[in-house]
Amino acid sequence: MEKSIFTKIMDKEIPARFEYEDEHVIVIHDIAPKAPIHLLIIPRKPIPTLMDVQEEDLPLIGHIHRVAQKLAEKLNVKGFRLINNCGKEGGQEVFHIHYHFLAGFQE
Ligand code: D5M
Repeated sequence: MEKSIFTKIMDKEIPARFEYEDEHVIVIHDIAPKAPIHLLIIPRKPIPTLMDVQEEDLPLIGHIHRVAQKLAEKLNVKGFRLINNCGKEGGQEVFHIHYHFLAGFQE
């Protein structure tokens, strides 16, 4: 299977602005931000879409939510949107599962 652009970023073959990383996920700044803060939480495991998530992946999906909490604390934001685009018809462009973390909207 060909490496996704996000795997290439993890492998440091393509540059990106990292905000956080651990053994399960990386968090980078989106190249085309749709909000003052627009991050992508990306599991290292290259699951193509949310529809491919298996029972065994549920701890990883939970971890993504914990990372979202950490980001909110780190960046001192009181609220955020966590969005997954699933499938071509759901607006997904990169077929390596990821969650958009959007914050910094006006109150
Ligand atoms: O969103 C895919 C997102 O990935 C989209 O908002 C642009 C972003 N993107 C694509 N390439 C890069 C690189 N190289 N760095 C940072 N961000 C990137 P989707 O949910 O699949 O529509």
